[in-house]
Amino acid sequence: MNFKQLLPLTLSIALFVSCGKTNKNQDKTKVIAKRPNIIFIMSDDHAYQAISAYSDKLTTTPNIDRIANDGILFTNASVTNSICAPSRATILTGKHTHINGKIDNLSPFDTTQITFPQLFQKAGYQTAMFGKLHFGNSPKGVDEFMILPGQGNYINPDFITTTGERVNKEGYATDIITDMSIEWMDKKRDTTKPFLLMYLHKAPHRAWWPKPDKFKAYSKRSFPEPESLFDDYTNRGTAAKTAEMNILNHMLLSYDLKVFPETVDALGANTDKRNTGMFNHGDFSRMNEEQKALYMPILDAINKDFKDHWPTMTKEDKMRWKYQRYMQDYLACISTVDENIGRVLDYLEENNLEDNTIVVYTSDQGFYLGEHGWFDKRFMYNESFRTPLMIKWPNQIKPGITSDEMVQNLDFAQTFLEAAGISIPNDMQGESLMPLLTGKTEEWTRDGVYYHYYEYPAEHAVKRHYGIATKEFKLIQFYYDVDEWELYDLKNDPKEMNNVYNNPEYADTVIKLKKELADMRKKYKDSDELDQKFIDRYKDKRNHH
Ligand code: SGN
Ligand code: CA
Repeated sequence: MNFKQLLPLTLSIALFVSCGKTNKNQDKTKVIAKRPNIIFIMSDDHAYQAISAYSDKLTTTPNIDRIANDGILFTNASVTNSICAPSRATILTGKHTHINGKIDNLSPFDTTQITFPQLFQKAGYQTAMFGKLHFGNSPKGVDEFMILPGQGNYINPDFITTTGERVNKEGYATDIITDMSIEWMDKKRDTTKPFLLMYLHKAPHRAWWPKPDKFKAYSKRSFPEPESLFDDYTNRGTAAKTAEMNILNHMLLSYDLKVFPETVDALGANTDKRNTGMFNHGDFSRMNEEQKALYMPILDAINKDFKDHWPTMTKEDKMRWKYQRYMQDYLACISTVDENIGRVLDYLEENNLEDNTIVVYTSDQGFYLGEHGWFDKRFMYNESFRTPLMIKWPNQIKPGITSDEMVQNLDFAQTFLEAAGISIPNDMQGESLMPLLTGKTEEWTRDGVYYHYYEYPAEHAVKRHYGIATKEFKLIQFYYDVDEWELYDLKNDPKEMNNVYNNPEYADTVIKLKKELADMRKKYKDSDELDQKFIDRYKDKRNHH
């Protein structure tokens, strides 16, 4: 942050402090309102490909788009480690995984670290968090929270409260999390203070359970296939070939796609014990009879379609059928997220909160919607490396602008702190996005970002890797049980189908990027020693399971 940017904020804070102290009769709320409220909206596994502000090829999200239309849309936003809890740890600490220690979804977050909500709370903000955190412990710096235990449930979910109790709420998670957020803004807030609200959806995380009305509507729709649905991973390395996230081979008919286990068995298509799990102990088993009755006719229709067609289908047909079922449920879940975000935006408008509230929409990472034949995330390849990001802030961010700068979830904490005029701890590793938000793009100098993924061996079998991405290139090293490098020429091969690491034409690029990657590892304090430490820790943890 430079002096010019700091000045207006410093002035407004000085004004707030002095008015608060000396002029008791003055309308305090007016002055205090200069510190913006922040609503941080994050969904779980929401791919940018499923947001119409980016592309309406698959679906429309009119309410999420309102945020982009009223503010800035980032087209090159990425995460530092494409998996849930590590992404959240990076967001809250403003530090890379190897520094905050949350390398995977297994280990609990180290709560002795400073997170940005703590700094907001200390600075006089009212703070709240509703929805999914996934840390294995409760958040600090939050006045009031209701968080889902672990991954949480879609149907009749449990929540952990500020006092540590576990309570059950009847209904659909996306609606309930929104109700809690609106109720907090409406009834529980101290209106003389600015607020930070973390509004965190569980949807559209696997195993997808839409609301009945959406389930019905979307189960009748069909969606365009991505070009690389039948990718055979030639011209890629071992990691892409051995990953277990192919829709045809690894997506489960019953658990993921809602074919009854007995039907799957009868047709000899059962490939995984979890096929029965969805009905026996998944969200379906949490429904009361009335709720089940709303789902049954739709489930019956899906099952009839499966029975009628599966036995005569080719492998390609099966892939296509599974892809369509996947998209139907995934996009149906998103439609409910979108409607609920509309409710929150309407609430701000109707309650005169719109002008002074920053609204952010993002996801904890991206997701594959059939690209390379995949679902899930974890890879540094485009669809899971990128994450949606849009921010509106009336009178500060021009409506309808876009930025293709290489920004990351690492930058969020510093951005929010600067926007609120709270000083930024020196050891945070990101950069405030304020220059990009306020049109001072010449002050933004970063041209590459660092990525590091750890959770392996694990579900989906995505190998450990780290790398550097610029707008032009991506250089990745896979390690642990392989030692393989990959280079993608993003301008000529945006879909990342050809690893050109061994192509002599790129020899100079490889040398240059390897040097930049080494410099980056040094700058962010990552190292081979740390990699080894995390490997040992991970082995230990798995041995104890
Ligand atoms: C669960 C899912 C995985 C997913 C991880 C991590 N399996 O384990 O498909 O990759 O969560 O997701 S499931 O059988 O439980 O659905 S994350 O978003 O929490 O990182
Ligand atoms: Ca996630």
